[in-house]
Amino acid sequence: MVSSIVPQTDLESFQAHLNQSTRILALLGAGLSASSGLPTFRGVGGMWRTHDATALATPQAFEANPGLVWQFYSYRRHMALKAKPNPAHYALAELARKKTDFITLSQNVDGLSPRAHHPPSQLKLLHGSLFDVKCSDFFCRYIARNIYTDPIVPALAIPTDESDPTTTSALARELDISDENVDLPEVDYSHLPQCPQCERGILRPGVVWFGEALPSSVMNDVDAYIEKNEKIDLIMVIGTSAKVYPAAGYVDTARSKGARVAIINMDPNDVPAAGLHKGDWFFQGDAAKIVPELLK
Ligand code: BV8
Repeated sequence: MVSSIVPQTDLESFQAHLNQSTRILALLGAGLSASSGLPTFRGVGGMWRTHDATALATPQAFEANPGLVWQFYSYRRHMALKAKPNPAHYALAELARKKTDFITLSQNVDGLSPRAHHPPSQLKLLHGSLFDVKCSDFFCRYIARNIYTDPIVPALAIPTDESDPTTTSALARELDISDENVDLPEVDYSHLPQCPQCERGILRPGVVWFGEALPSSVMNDVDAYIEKNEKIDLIMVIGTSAKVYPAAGYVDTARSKGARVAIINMDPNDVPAAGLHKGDWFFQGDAAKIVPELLK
């Protein structure tokens, strides 16, 4: 813990505050799904460690090599479909049913909160979903939600050993070569998912890439909730390195509306950029174990 503030770590004071709280936010990150077997982005074993995020999660990358980007997302769709929501996903959904002024802001695109029956009106997917697709043609507005076909097209089937086809090491293993500059197999443009509406563009994953605006409908909902002239009682910051904006900015925004902050993270050093404040809680450990305890 780098902060001079020693956060509270006792369940009792947190639960006492939770019980008397009405307006509650949660900011969710990849650490929430770690125990469901999905790798995080930046931590140990994190996905971005084997990929440069800008190489695979920007509109430019898709423009340059849609086959590679689709292979990466097809692999993540496949792994997310194999994963199951963990007790923390269910506990958050249960809290939402009890506290209707509790809104969850999820950075996760893995579909596990919806599969845990989180009330949809109280779940804001800030970065979209692996299971939405939309047309990449500028003039076409086609979008389709909850597309769980796996693979989404035959050309994007995952290698039988379920290794991520876009990590050169995985591919080098398969091709039994050590050269890290191995060229990935091209997926023919015509074999990528085509837009059924305009029949010009190819479909792209319905996630928010770096440099793209977050979905305006989602942002309007979140802004409307925050701008109400009422204090926010609590924000839970669960399994996120809080490095990606504007999502990470909601922690300070909630604080400015009077919220106390509870951080649940495996790494004691992963606190939001603005650090810890007096009265914050920090619960170190696996969100899948801690969150159900906290929300009991
Ligand atoms: C935008 C979808 C502008 C794709 C993702 C300031 C303001 C605004 C923007 C910026 C800004 N500064 C910089 C920017 C640009 C950029 C940005 O934030 N860059 C960062 C890297 C500095 N932001 C953007 O580009 C955003 N767009 O600003 O647009 C605009 C406005 C108008 C018009 C046009 C443009 C868009 C950002 C969204 C990018 N998309 N994902 C995909 O998934 O492939 S981000 C990606 O990171 C994921 O969504 C992920 O959820 C998110 C955050 O990561 P985390 O979830 O926190 O995961 P991480 O691995 O980092 O951490 C895991 C944590 O869990 C760790 O702390 C670990 O200790 C902990 N943990 C691990 N295991 C457990 C655990 N905790 C508990 N239990 C465990 N078991």
